[in-house]
Formats: sequence, C-alpha cells, structure tokens
Amino acid sequence: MIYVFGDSHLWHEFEARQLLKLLQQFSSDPKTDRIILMGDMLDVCVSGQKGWLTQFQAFFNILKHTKVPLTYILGNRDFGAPSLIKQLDNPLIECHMSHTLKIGSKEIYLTHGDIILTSTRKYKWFRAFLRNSFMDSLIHCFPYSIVRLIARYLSLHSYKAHRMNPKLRAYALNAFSKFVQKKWTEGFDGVILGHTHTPAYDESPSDQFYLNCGFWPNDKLYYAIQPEPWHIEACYVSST
Ligand SMILES: [Mn+2]
Repeated sequence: MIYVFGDSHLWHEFEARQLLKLLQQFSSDPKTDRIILMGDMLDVCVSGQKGWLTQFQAFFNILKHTKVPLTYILGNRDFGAPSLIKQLDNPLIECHMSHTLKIGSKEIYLTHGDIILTSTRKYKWFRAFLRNSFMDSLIHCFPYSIVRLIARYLSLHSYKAHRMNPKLRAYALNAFSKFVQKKWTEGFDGVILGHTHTPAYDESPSDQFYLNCGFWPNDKLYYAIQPEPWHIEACYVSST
C-alpha cells in the first residue's frame, strides 16, 4: 500500500498528533510500499508557535526510523528540509522539488504545486531566489532563525494574498486544473499536487487521476493507493 499525505502544517497540536500517529504506524508496517509526503509538512514560517518544536522533532524522529521508502516532495514552507533529512542518514528517504514516480506500470507526476503559480511579484522573487534546489542546499550555511525570518517574510505574503482574495484563489485553482490537464495530455497516468489546501480526486475519461490531500488540519484526508490491482481510497480521519 502507498500512502499520500500533504500540507500538514504541523502547528495545530491535536491534528499534528493524529498525523504523526498514522505516519508512525505506516512507516513501520511491512505492508507499506511507500509513503509520499506532498510538502508543507512542518511549515517553518509558523514554527514560532506553541508546540512546534515537539512536533518538528517527533516528525523527524519518525522519518529517521522509517522502515519503508519515503518520497518527500518539497513545499514552499519546507525550507532547509533536504539538509535536515540528509542528517537523518536514512537511505530510504528521497527529496524532490518535482518527481516522476513509477508505480507498477503507471507514471505519476508529483510536485507541491506552488511552482505552477506566478500570481504576485513578491512570490516570483521568492521562487527565483529561495525556492530552488541550489538555495535549499545553501540555506544551511545560515542560522535557522534567519532562514525562518526570510521564509516568513516572503511566504506569508502569498499565503495571505490567496486566503483573503477569492479572485486569486479562483485563479490558483484554475491554474492547477489546467496544469493537471497538461500532464494528462503528456501521458502521465496520475498527478498528485498539494498547496491549494483544497482536496481533489478527479479522473479523466481515460482513467488518469489527480489527487490533492487539501489541508490536513481541516480535511484530515490522506490517500491509500493499492498498486496491483490499482485502487485509490480517500481516507478521512475522525475529529475525535
Ligand atoms: Mn504550499
């Protein structure tokens, strides 16, 4: 079984504990083929809030001891994650900005999704200067507090812009839907994205799929994919 999680933004304590419990369970279960994390898992931008360090450490502790392959797709809030993951020294974990994953006979395209959008000028700067693999490896030359400050400044701006402005939100969802169509046309059997905080499970007439886990603290949705025979299940975790 393959499990897909995304946008957990682990600052909501109760929901964070629920997610960590599932990750703990799946990462030590021999029946798990792979765990896919779609980015913005920890969210360095709000890491000043209560409880973040405990959740941060618990999350990395699970990754460190995972016994199953884990694909970490980097989100726009996952600054420095590649270097932190490298320090865990677990060869089962791989980190990517975008990635094509082959599952059985199917090719699945994975990316967090912020790279699809070019909505504000500030965000364009953010992408050009910070959100690239070169910067991700360089960022650990700076103290973590500085990284957090820069990330906060550039990333919260776009976050607010999208939350407050319904036009920008509609623009984003439309851009995502076009992107998915394009990837389907290119021949991918599946596309998995994050970032919009809007859950999605769509299928094309020729059985290609698009998955988005939405926003974990609200939706508490993950996907369980059974490769052969192919079956996708949307799993909702209860609030109690
Ligand atoms: Mn994001």
